[in-house]
Amino acid sequence: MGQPENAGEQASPGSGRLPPGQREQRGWPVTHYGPVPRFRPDRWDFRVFGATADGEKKSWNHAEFSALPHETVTSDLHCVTRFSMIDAEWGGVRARSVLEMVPPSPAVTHVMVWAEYGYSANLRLADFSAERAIFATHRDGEALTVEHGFPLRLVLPHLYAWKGPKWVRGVEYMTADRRGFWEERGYHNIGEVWAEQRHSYQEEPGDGPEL
Ligand SMILES: Nc1nc2c(c(=O)[nH]1)N[C@H]1C(S)=C(S)[C@@H](COP(=O)(O)O)O[C@H]1N2
Ligand SMILES: [Mo]
Repeated sequence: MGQPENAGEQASPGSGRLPPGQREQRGWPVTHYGPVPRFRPDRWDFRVFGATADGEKKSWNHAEFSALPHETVTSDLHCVTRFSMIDAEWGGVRARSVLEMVPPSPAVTHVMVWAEYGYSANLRLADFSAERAIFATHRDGEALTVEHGFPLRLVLPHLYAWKGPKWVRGVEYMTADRRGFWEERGYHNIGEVWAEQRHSYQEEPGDGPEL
């Protein structure tokens, strides 16, 4: 369970199938904890910090981040509460592009993705580097609404949606694992959808830091 070599695209047997225990949702509900943050373009930045290869932090303001090359991927959103949204097209900046622009130190094993109000989600570097992992600004060609994470949210097709923060503000490169917001509160440290890694009580030794 949870082998790094199973991370990413191989974890999903393919399109057109719902993962175990999920049902398809028509429309797109809004799900999150806490209030919707107001977007303040003058104060917004996206930061990469922690164990970078050169020890330097990097940050983009909103205009700079918006000017980065825009790519699209097609993927699904699976909420651990069992609804799935299938086949959305997400546009934005791939997580791999962030890793190319700000290379991590070779010692990096995990990242923490940080959002407004201190929401966070920890990821194995292999999950963050998945081909379709994307910091999305758009869905199906339209800018995200603020309820759905405008100006930026992370989408990871093979992990439950709590692992993809809305209102993302940065990424911390880590040389050891540390639990994020929901991973400290009963959700699984890894969260692979196709393995139904929903709850922390399902964790096997090695799946995460002690609770
Ligand atoms: N910042 C933040 N991001 C978050 C959450 C949250 O509470 N705060 N909830 C997550 C959960 S559990 C889900 S299912 C998805 C829901 O995204 P949606 O509202 O666009 O459907 O956002 C995820 N991202
Ligand atoms: Mo969720």
